[in-house]
Amino acid sequence: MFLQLALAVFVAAAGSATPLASGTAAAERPCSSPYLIDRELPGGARWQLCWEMRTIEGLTLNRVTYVPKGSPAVSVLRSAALAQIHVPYDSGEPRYHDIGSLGSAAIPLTDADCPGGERRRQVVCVTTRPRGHAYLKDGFGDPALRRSKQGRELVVLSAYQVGWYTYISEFVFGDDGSITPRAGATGSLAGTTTAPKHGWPIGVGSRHFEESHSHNVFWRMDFDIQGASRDVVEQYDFAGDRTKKRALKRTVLRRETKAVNQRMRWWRVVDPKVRNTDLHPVSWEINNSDSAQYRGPSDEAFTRADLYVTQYRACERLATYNVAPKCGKSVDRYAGRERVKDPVIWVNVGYHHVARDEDADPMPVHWQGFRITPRDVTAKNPH
Ligand SMILES: [Cu+2]
Repeated sequence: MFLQLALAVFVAAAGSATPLASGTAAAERPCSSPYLIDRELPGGARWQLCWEMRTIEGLTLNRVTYVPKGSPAVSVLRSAALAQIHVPYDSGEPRYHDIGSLGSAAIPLTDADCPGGERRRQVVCVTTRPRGHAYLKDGFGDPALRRSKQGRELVVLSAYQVGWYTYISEFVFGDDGSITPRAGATGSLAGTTTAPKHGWPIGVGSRHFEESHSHNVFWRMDFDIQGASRDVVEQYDFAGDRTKKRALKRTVLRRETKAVNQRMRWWRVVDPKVRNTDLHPVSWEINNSDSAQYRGPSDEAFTRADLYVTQYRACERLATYNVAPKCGKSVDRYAGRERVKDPVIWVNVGYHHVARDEDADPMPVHWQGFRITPRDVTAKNPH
């Protein structure tokens, strides 16, 4: 059966509870065509955001707002962008930092690159696609209770030529309120030759060993759940390894933090004053469980954590080789011990690329990314 949908997410600031205006926030958008994306997916979930192609970071999404079916709009992200692609090779050299002027490397897209979608300013594709089952539920003999639904997702993507590689940067917005940033590496192998212990034989026989390497992709996510104030980052662990019980352990990250992945560990950004109709605080969960967790030498300390929490600072834009004057150079330096009032989350996802014959040529896309999932944004499944 369908659920009651008259949810009223409200802000209770300074003791007062202010209901949010329902429906569209488009009038408040700080952008307009062709930079405005406002898409309602089949089933009723709606995403609203602005994009820009920044010279340094490339595709940058601003003011991301989620409007669940039948519910008021909730702003999620002030901005989201790639923050670095660090590519160290297994022999020790070379060690590339592929982001510095990503916007100027943007590739004009064709219709074939953007199936069923719209190309904006030639370099950004906005489209939707199926995402498989949203749910499937047996009716236990009652056809009226039998439920099945296919999900859809909104995709905003751009592509960049960096040396021999082509990078695809995708931000995927699900009709379930999820956000999946991911980067795909394709194009051609660099053709870097190495000793057998650092590579894999590519081409006829065993003459050319293509050098293995990592792609350590960093994203910068400035969360603003209904504005910049009050957002808090929490880390969740579940104690009880090798026993029958599991006990939830919550750690509030009140200060800047260099966090590492652990089995079952996840984080969330929560605004304790913004509640769903069950009175649970609205939050988004961050899960970074697919990383190869590359750890480099001491002069690459930025590789030694999987998620950084920092206090917002406008000049901190890239995870390494940050060029702003009077600003830190890399994300490990941003994460000191400052108190966090407006959190920025930096997610580091590693992929170890050991080339194979199938990589020649064109190289099939290898994807890497992480997941952001709504946690208590709506009181029930809105669909
Ligand atoms: Cu690669």
